[in-house]
Amino acid sequence: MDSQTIVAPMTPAGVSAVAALRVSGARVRDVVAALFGERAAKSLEPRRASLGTARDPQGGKLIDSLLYLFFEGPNSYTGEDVLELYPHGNPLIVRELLQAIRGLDGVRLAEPGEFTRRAFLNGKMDLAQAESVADVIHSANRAELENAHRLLGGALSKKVATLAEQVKDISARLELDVDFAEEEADPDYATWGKKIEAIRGSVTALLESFRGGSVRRLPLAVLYGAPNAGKSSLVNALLGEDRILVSDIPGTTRDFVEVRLFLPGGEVRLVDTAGIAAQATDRLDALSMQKSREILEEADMKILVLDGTHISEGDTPASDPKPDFIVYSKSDLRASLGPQETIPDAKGAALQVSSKTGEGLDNLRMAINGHLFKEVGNSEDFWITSEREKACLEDALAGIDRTLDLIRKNPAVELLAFEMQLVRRALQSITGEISSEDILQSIFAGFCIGK
Ligand SMILES: Nc1nc2c(ncn2[C@@H]2O[C@H](COP(=O)(O)OP(=O)(O)OP(=O)(O)O)[C@@H](O)[C@H]2O)c(=O)[nH]1
Ligand SMILES: [Mg+2]
Repeated sequence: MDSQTIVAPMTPAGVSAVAALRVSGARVRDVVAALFGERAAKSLEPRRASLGTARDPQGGKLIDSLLYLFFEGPNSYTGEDVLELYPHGNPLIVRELLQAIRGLDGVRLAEPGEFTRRAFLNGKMDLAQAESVADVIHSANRAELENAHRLLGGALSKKVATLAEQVKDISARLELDVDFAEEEADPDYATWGKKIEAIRGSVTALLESFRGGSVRRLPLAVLYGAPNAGKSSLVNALLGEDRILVSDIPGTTRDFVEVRLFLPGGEVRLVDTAGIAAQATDRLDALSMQKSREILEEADMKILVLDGTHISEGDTPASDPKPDFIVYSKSDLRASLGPQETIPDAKGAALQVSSKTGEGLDNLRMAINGHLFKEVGNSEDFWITSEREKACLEDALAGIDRTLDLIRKNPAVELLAFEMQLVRRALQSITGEISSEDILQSIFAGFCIGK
C-alpha cells in the first residue's frame, strides 16, 4: 500500500450548513500542525472535538473557524490516523482547506473509495463489507438499506466463511479417509457426496438471492382518470402543498407532472396526468391524452381516480388500462348524495378519499407503500447485490458440480482435493481473503470521493 496521506471532501460540492473533509495517513498530525499550529497538534486527543481557526500554511490567511476530530490509528475508519474537519459549508472554504492540506508534503487527493480501500487493506472490514458501504450510501428504499446494513454487519461474510470452512473440512477428511482405506476398499463417496450437495444448496440459494442494484430507479405510481376527477387535487393533498394547478375546468392538466413522495418504505415518483376523456376535444387534448397513456405504460402502480360524486357504470374498474388501485375522490361531497349510489367494491383495492378534508389519504399512502415496496424479511435474510460476488459464487458452484461429478466416477482423491481447493478459493475471494490489485481497482473506482 502506498504510504501517502490522502485527503478528500466527504460531502458533495455545494452550499450547506456544514461540510466535512477527511484526511487519512501518517501525516495527519502534521496537517493539524500546519492548519491550527504546533500547540494544537501537541494537545491533540483522539475522539475529542476541538474548535480551531484554520489558516493557510503558506500565507497565514484565515480559512475558517471550524470543528475537527482526530482518530488515532488503528482505531479509525481506515485503521490509520484520521482527521475529520467540519468547516462551514461554503464551497470556497472547502476548496481552500483542500488546497492547503494537499499542498503539504506527502499528502495527495484521495481516489474514489480510497478510504474504504485502506480500511479493507488494514483489516477493518472484509471485501464483502467494503462493497456494502456503497450499498448503504446508495440504497433507494428502506428494504435495500436494511439489506445493506446486514451485509455491512457481516451477514454474507459469516455465511461464506462457514461454507469455505465446510469445504476445507470435507476435503481434509476425505484425504484422511482415503489414506486409511488404502488397499481395503474405496472410501465412502456417497456420504461425502451428500455433504457437498448440502453446500451446493447454500451456494445456489445465495446466487438466487442476487438483486442487481446498479441501476436504481425510484418506483413509479401514476394517477389517471377522467378530466376533473380530482387527480391534481389529490397530488396536492398527498404532498401537503399547492404544487399543481387545479380548477373545475376539465382538462386543466396538460402535461404530466411528476413529484416525489416520501413513504415509510422509501421515496417514490408520483405522476399526475392529463385527464383521459372518451373523446378528445381538439388536437392538443389528443396529444395530452397520448402522453398520459405513455407514462402509464411505465407505471409500477396505476391508480385510477374516479369522481366519487358521479359514479356511473361507465367509469368503473373495466377502464383502460386496468388499474392496480382505484380511488373514489371528493368523499366530502358524497354525504349529500343519496345512499343508493354505493361505491363498487374492488376487493380492498379501492378507497374513498377527500382532498378537501384529508379523509382516506393516510390509507392511500399505505396502499401505495404496500404495492411498491416489498416487506422486509426477517433479520436473517439478505440478498447479494454485487456482480463480483455473484461471479465468485458461480465459480464456486461450477467447482462443486465438477467435484460431484468426480465423486460419481470414484476418482483419484488428488483430483477431488484439487477441485475442492478451487471451490474454497472462489468462496474466499468473496470476502477478499484472496484478491488482486485489479479486483480492488474495479471495486473502489465505483465509490464516491471521500468514502
Ligand atoms: N369538494 C371537493 N372538491 C374536489 C376534491 N378534489 C377535487 N375537487 C375539485 O374538483 C375539480 C377538479 O379537480 P382537479 O384536481 O383539477 O381534477 P383533475 O382530475 O386534475 O382534472 P384534469 O386535470 O382536468 O384532468 C376542482 O374544482 C377541485 O376543486 C375533493 O376532494 N373535494
Ligand atoms: Mg389535473
